[in-house]
Amino acid sequence: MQIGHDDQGRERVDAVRGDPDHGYTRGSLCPKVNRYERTVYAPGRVLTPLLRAGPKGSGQFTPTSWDDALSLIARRWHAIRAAHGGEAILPVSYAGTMGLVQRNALHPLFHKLGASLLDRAICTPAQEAGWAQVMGDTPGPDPDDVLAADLVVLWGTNALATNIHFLHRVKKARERGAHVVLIDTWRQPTADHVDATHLVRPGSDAALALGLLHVLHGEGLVDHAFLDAHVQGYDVLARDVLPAHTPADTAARTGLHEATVVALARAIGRAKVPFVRVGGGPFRTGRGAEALRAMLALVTATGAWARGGGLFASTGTADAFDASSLLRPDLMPTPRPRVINLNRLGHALTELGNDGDDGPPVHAIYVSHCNPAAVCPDQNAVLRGLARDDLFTVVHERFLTDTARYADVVLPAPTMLETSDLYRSYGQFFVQRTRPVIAPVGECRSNWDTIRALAAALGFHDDVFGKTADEHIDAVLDVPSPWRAHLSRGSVDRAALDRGEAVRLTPPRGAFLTPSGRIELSPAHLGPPRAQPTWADLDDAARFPLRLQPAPALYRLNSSFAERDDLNDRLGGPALLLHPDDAAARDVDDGALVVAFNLLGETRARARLTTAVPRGVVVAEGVFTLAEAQGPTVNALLSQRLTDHGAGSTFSDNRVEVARAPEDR
Ligand SMILES: Nc1nc2c(c(=O)[nH]1)N[C@H]1C(S)=C(S)[C@@H](COP(=O)(O)OP(=O)(O)OC[C@H]3O[C@@H](n4cnc5c(=O)[nH]c(N)nc54)[C@H](O)[C@@H]3O)O[C@H]1N2
Ligand SMILES: Nc1nc2c(c(=O)[nH]1)N[C@H]1C(S)=C(S)[C@@H](COP(=O)(O)OP(=O)(O)OC[C@H]3O[C@@H](n4cnc5c(=O)[nH]c(N)nc54)[C@H](O)[C@@H]3O)O[C@H]1N2
Ligand SMILES: [Mo]
Repeated sequence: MQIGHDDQGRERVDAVRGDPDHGYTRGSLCPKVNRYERTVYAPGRVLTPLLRAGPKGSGQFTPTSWDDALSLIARRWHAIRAAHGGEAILPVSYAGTMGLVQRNALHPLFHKLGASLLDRAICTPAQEAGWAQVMGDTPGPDPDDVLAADLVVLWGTNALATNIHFLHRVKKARERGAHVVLIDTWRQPTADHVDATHLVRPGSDAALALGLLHVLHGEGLVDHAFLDAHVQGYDVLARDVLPAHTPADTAARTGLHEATVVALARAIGRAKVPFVRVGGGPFRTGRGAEALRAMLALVTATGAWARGGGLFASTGTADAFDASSLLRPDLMPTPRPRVINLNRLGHALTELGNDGDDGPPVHAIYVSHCNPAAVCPDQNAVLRGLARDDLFTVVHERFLTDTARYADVVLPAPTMLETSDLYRSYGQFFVQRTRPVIAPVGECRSNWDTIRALAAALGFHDDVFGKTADEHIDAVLDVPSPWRAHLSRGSVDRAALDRGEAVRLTPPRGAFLTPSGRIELSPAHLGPPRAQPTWADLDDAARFPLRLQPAPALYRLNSSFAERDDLNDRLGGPALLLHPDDAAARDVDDGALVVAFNLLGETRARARLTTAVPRGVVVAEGVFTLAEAQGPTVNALLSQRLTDHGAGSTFSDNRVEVARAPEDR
């Protein structure tokens, strides 16, 4: 960090740099955090509390004081609670900040209010569910293990955009002779950094995994010694499921050639140390958990786990710290309030409670570090809900996002350089404690300080609200969490953490933390993994022939960083990537304005014709604002349907049709 001073002598961030001594990043930053000072001082930052001064969505506000904003919110929440009960209030928060304290800051206050609970299932819960079904509490392998692999499979991950530090390691492994294969639904940018790319039909990953395993099994490439010692249920899988997954069947389901299926299976079966890195795409489908179970079956059958390989989905460090002193589940009323799924926010804000069955309608939401108007599926339903005059909406934000524009009250939020926190990761094993490097910009307050102020305004005096963020971090670190004792061979090096160093947690190897102590491929309650149709496989393919693939963009983090002109220039506006044949069939030229639509809505974007996208697929990279899209975005075409397990989002499982926009004719 390079700190200077502004003209009033206050400390100011001049530049942000990576830490060359950081054990995982080695000092390299992604393009977004490079120049992070431009986010801190972006012209659009919200610097004071704001009150709505126009219709919802118009973005018209007048500044107000913190005291007035807090007492207005307290008054409204007390009234809503008295009239409809606590469940009429809903906290909405997710990924804007990922630290232990600031991310979880809302829990004690909304438990105390008796508010509806939010199931934050928008990211990768099906993947987590699939992992837990097979591997139990076993943490993921170390991403550094890829360095020793002789075969690396990147399966549904655009590591160049979303996982740059892991890609550095893949490149190193490749320099040492590893063969690197990418399996995806389109030739995304990471394809330029691998030896072979295989394009599969969206949602066909379980079929591919089982088809590959069929070949391994038939050709004697399965590690029976490992299966006998460490695996439950392989025999059932081999007997009941594998026979149907012939190369011909696999080719028909995935779109790959039979010869490719066989060759890929042999490469996996003959590798000494195969390492599979999965991204989120394959699991944001109606059968997401089942897809991961099938992939785990494939990798497990090779015996890779015993040789330093395996399958990496996530480090699984969610339980590394016991944060109950902050989360305070004991403050929740009994019986527990109802649970609302973040993927079904559109439903929750427009239909829930209208028939009186599921509790009251939602009358108030408190949105923090989340931008549901932009990121949730079924955007039109979410926007209809946010536009309700009888919904009292508070948004704690750094910018006037699409969600904030619908707020009755906006509270100013900080950047990560203005807050204390304790960060863990789901991609590697380092943890880090941070303290503010500058004073909050304007009148911004951290999530936790805002919650404390709200608690005071509401008249809540529980001890949890008396502590500062740093005191909470100290308290969490003082608890000897079983996970940490087990995994880091002792506890975290507190002194190093307090100095701001990245400290590594060391995961165990060799033990499978399932009920049976074995990898469970066919537990009694689930049976063996199967390849079943996903949601979009069952939709009307004649009317909506194209499979929509929304994908993260290199120059944006979900909806974050839209404030950065330097990134926006490189990102370009909303675009739909189409195969030239699909475009020609629709009379669409490169650069034409097109409309993509299905039963849920429509969005406008520029067509980009590219053979990187196979026929029958349309790719939409990035999360854009309503202004950028000049109307609903691609999220208007994503359904609120959930995954098989984990109640996750099904972003990769939707159909659309594309046509030239009428105004382009
Ligand atoms: N630059 C940048 N980095 C990010 C993010 C961002 O928005 N921008 N988002 C962050 C977040 S919150 C997350 S969860 C992660 C996201 O990380 P991931 O969810 O892993 O996203 P991607 O790396 O794009 O990988 C998804 C890939 O899956 C492919 N895919 C989609 N459906 C299927 C399918 O059915 N089968 C197969 N085989 N592939 C499929 C897509 O084409 C895409 O290439 O990244 C994080 N990092
Ligand atoms: N089309 C499409 N939709 C997607 C995705 C996609 O790839 N494509 N990805 C999906 C995935 S995997 C995820 S995880 C979700 C993520 O969706 P979100 O959880 O909404 O994450 P962001 O879009 O990054 O928005 C976070 C907001 O938090 C604000 N913020 C940052 N720091 C703080 C803070 O300290 N305090 C407060 N109060 N606010 C803060 C930022 O300004 C930003 O507006 O999006 C999902 N939606
Ligand atoms: Mo995510």
